[in-house]
Amino acid sequence: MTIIDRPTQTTTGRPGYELSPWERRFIGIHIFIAIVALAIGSLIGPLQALEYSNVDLYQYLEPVLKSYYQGLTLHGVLNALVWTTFFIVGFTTLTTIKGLRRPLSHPKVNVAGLVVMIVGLVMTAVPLLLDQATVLYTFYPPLKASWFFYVGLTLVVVGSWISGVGFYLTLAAWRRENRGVRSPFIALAGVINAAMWQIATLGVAVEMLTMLIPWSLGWIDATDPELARTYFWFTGHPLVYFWLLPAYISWYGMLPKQAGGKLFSDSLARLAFWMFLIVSVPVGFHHQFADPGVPQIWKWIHALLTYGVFLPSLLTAFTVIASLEYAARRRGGTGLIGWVRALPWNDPSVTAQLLAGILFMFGGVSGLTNASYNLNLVVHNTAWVPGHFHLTVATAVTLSFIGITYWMVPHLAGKRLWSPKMALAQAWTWFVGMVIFSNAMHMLGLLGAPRRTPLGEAPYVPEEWNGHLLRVSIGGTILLVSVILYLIVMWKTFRGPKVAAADVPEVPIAEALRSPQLTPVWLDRFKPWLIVAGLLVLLAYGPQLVDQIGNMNLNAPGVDFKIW
Ligand code: HAS
Ligand code: CU
Repeated sequence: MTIIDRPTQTTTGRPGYELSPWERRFIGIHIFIAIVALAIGSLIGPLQALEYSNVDLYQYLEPVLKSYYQGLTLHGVLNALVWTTFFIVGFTTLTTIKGLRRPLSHPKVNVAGLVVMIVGLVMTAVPLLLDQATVLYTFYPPLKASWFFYVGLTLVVVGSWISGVGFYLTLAAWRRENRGVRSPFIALAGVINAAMWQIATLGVAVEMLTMLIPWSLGWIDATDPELARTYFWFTGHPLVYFWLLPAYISWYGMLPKQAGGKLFSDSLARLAFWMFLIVSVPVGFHHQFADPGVPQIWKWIHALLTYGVFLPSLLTAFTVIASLEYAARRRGGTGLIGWVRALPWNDPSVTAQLLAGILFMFGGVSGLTNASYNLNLVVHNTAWVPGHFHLTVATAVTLSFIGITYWMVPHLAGKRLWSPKMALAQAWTWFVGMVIFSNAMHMLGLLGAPRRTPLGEAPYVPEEWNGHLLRVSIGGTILLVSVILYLIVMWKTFRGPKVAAADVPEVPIAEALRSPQLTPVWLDRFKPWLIVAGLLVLLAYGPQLVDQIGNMNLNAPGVDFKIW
């Protein structure tokens, strides 16, 4: 294949914009909190993995962790909710500023967002640590937590909304200054994700305000678990794309530059993000295929739309791999597949993201299995599901975010990455550990092993599960090594000496192969996509919500998980 280098234009045509010391610190606070959450959350993970082989480390942690379920709740909330949300808001601040090459238009709004998120985090953490919120990260009623937990989580979401408004206002200001110019991809994509998140979180907001908070404060006696689940999954499914899209921003808009190439198609990249805006929300019932209170027709509609939300990821696989192939061939790579070897595998940031992408292909396969109504009935509530989400949120997303921090933390701190070799070892151990762990979890699920269960203590474990249970523990232990390597690299980088500006990694922003000015204007407009998104949500959820709210039955009093 010959590579034709067409003339390109940088996204704005303006000279680079250097982050001010305040901006570096402000973004850095988000990333610091995210990494602390990941550290605590991930160190708890192996406790669960080892429990599967009857190695009960919980007994030694009794004063801190009262039960397997308190550990599992902390693991899920810290990793899936806190690490992700704080990282995403910090990263989007950076992509907004660097993408638009201008400061935030209303920095006070963004500061208010961060403050509200931190207040919410503290309110969430206190009952979690006191074993007063052992309700897992999905907090399904009738499991009941302290009102502090619900109010705290609500504030974390509200804080992220406020930051989203800050990003939107900044993009609007840029557009006024640059009429007729296509919005730079990484900035636009971040704002699309923030908008999707604002629509998506309406479900959990209603759940919190009308049900869980009044219930935990004693204003109402009981809840309606079915309606609560519907509200929850209205938000819960798009939540996974809220996590994924920042990784996609990096794969589309940054990784090609790091690999020495260009973004293959600016138009396809934008199209994928707009598709996520319209089909991320109206698919939540694919988490409720087994729920008795939702009529089959609505499950079928959501299953169909789930196949729709599969498409932008297929599009992403195509475009990102094409961008990588372009980069590899420029570096002298040849052959149908052989070009892969020419990618910069010695760069830990690139390697982490490539390995994340490779495992995501398998995560996509298990996702499609979940989405198939009849196959779902086989795997639902089994170990298969955590097998699936450790390939998606715990690898595609988390390993990509880790890869991003390998240039971002040195950039923000004005340092050099400490021991790129150790960082490389971290990426590979994550990959190997996760292959072993998630494959074993998928197998266990197919054999009928339930999820959310300390299987080491279960009296019904058949012989044939044992090998897989052991592999879960081995995979979990390798992941523990990987997390420790990551924390060492981050700590040493953070504590390392300041280096000359030329030695500090740059923010990698890929040019597109074709000028973004050639991208059709309808791929740069919010209004039509927002209208379609709103209509689809109304159609896919409206009638069922009216029905379920009309038949609301507040008859489930609270259950305390602590008794386990
Ligand atoms: Fe999922 C359950 C369906 C994607 C997370 N999912 C979960 C849960 C979580 C989760 C946390 O339909 C459990 C919730 C709970 O606690 O109960 N999921 C899907 C489908 C997709 C999907 C259809 N999930 C994700 C992502 C997640 C995530 C992304 C987190 C970030 N999921 C389900 C369903 C359930 C479910 C049901 C309910 C199960 C049940 O019964 O409870 C799709 O979006 C997947 C599309 C993905 C692809 C792959 C494209 C590949 C790419 C890689 C390119 C390669 C590169 C590397 C860049 C089509 C883009 C190249 C490298 C070189 C070297 C060249
Ligand atoms: Cu889902």
